Amino acid sequence: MTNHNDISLESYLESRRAIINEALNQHIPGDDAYPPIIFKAIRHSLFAGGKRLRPILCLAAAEAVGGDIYVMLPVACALEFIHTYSLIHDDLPAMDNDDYRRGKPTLHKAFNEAVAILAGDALLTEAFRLMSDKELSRRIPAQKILDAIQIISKAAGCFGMIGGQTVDILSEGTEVDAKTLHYIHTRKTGAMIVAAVKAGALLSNATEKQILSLSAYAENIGLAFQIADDILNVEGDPKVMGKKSGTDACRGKITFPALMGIESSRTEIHKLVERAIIELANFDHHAIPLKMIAQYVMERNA
Ligand code: GRG
Repeated sequence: MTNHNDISLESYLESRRAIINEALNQHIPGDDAYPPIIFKAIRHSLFAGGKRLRPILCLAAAEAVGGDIYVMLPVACALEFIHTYSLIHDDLPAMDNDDYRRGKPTLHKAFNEAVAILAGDALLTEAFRLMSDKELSRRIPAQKILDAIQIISKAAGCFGMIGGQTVDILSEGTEVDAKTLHYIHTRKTGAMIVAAVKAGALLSNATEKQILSLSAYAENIGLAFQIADDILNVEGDPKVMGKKSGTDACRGKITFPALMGIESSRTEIHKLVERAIIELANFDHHAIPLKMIAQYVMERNA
C-alpha cells in the first residue's frame, strides 16, 4: 500500500486518476465494437477530463479501512459511469441546455440528442453490469456487493440524485427557501458522494462505527463540494472549468451565494470541511487521502 505521509495532494490525485482512467478504458470497448457510434459517444464524455472525485473517494474510503483499491475498481468505475450519465442528461436541451462540459462540446452537440440520451442510459445500465459481474463476487461476498448496489441505486434514484434534480429543475425561477436548497444539494450532489464513500468502506469490511463516521465525513464534504460549485458558477474561470460561468443566475437557480452571499458561503465550506476532518479522528494514517480530499474540495478551482 502507498505511504501517503509524504505525497502531495496533486500527485495523489494524479496517480489515482491514472489508475481509474486505465480501468474505465478497459470496461468500455473501442469503436471497433458494434454499434460503433454508442461507444464513440460514451468515450467522448467519459474521457473528456473529469476530476474522478467519486471513484477517488471510493478508493480512498477503501484504503482508510485497510481495503485493496484494485479490488474496488469495478465499483469505482460504476460510480463514474453513473456520474457521467447524469452530466450528459443534465446538459440536454430539456434540462440545462449546455453547449460545453469538461471543456468539450456536450454530447448532444457533438453527436445528437438521441445518441446523448442513449449514451446516458447505457452508462447507467452498464454501471450495474460492472457491479454485478462475477469477477467482483470472486473477491467480495455476494451479500456485501448487493448491499453496496442498494446504497448506490438509492443514491442515484428518486431518493437521491433524481429527487434532487427534479426539485432543482422545477424550482427554477421560483422563490426557494434554505430547506429546499439543502434538499436539492444533499440529494443532487451529496447523495452520490456519500454512496461512493460508503460503498468503498462497506466492501472493504469496515465496521458499523467506521461506516457511520465515513458517512458523516462524506455528507459534510458533499455539501461543501456543492457550495464550492455554486461559488465557482459565480466567479470561476470558464477556461479552467471547461464550462460557462454565471449560468445559475441566468436560469434563476437558487444557490448558496444567492441565499447567503459569497463570504458566508465560504465560511460555511470551511465549517463543513472542518467537521468532515473531525470525523476521521479515529482513523490512522491510511485516512490521510480522505483528509487531503476534504482540503481539495475547499480549494478547488474547477
Ligand atoms: C440528469 C439524472 C440527472 C441528474 C443530474 C449531477 C447532476 C444531476 C447534475 C449536474 C449539474 C451540476 C452542476 C451539479 C452540481 C455539482 C456537480 C455534480 C458538478 C459536476 O461534478 P464534477 O465537478 O464534474 O465532479 P467532473 O466533470 O469533474 O466529473
